[in-house]
Amino acid sequence: MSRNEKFDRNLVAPGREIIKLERRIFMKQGLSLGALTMLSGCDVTDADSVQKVLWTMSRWNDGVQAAIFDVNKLAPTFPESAITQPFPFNAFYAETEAPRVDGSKFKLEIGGLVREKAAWNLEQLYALPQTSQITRHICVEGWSAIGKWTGVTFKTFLERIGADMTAKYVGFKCSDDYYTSIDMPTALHPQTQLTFRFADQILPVSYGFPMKLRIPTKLGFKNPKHIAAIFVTNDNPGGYWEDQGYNWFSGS
Ligand SMILES: Nc1nc2c(c(=O)[nH]1)N[C@H]1C(S)=C(S)[C@@H](COP(=O)(O)O)O[C@H]1N2
Ligand SMILES: [Mo]
Repeated sequence: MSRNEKFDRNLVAPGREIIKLERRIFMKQGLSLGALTMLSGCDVTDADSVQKVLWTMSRWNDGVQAAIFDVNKLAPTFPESAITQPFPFNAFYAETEAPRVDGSKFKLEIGGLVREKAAWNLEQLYALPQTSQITRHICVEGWSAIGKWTGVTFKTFLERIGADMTAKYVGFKCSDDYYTSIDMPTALHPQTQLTFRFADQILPVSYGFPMKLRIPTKLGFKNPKHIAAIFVTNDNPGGYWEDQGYNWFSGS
């Protein structure tokens, strides 16, 4: 049987998960599963070894993407007239299940490689200097939308908490059990924003009350909503979708 016949048969049944993972990882690279089989020498019927190779490739790809990330390159911005209405909601659950955080009791936890570990209440956070951006949010599921977000430049916030900016990662824990993490260069990018307002209003429940991280240089799933804790670390904390196969860097 030729390699292709064997490959096609696997497209139908046991390879489905692999195909999904492969799509996620090679979306941008154009490297096919067929080419991967040749490169890795592993049989596509052996799901475990294929998954292992894909994970290794994805992690390697993170390194390449991080190396070509340009800290000075800005994501496009738009006029108010370009704002998408209504703005889509997305999460790993239905909109009615978005967590209802009590703002009067809320405290943002800070941890890891930082000098000031004290928690922040909303009054303290809202007193930080703020700017607005009108940028495009791009979801890996195939939609994009332009919105207006207001908050403190994340770099400014990291300076306030005395974050070790030579550390590799910033991790986020959310009130809905979502979690994600980003590389330090992206955390320090001038458009990366700790966001308190959407469309000039206090961030609505659906869009991440009491705060989200807005990163216009990264895909939607790297923009955590309902942030409850922020920590600085040298151990990659992964993420809700990242740990299921989405490429970790997912940025430009
Ligand atoms: N806490 C939390 N943040 C999250 C998610 C989630 O399920 N929970 N989903 C992510 C995904 S996949 C997308 S596309 C955006 C959607 O944000 P929006 O509802 O403001 O459009 O939130 C991201 N951040
Ligand atoms: Mo998304």
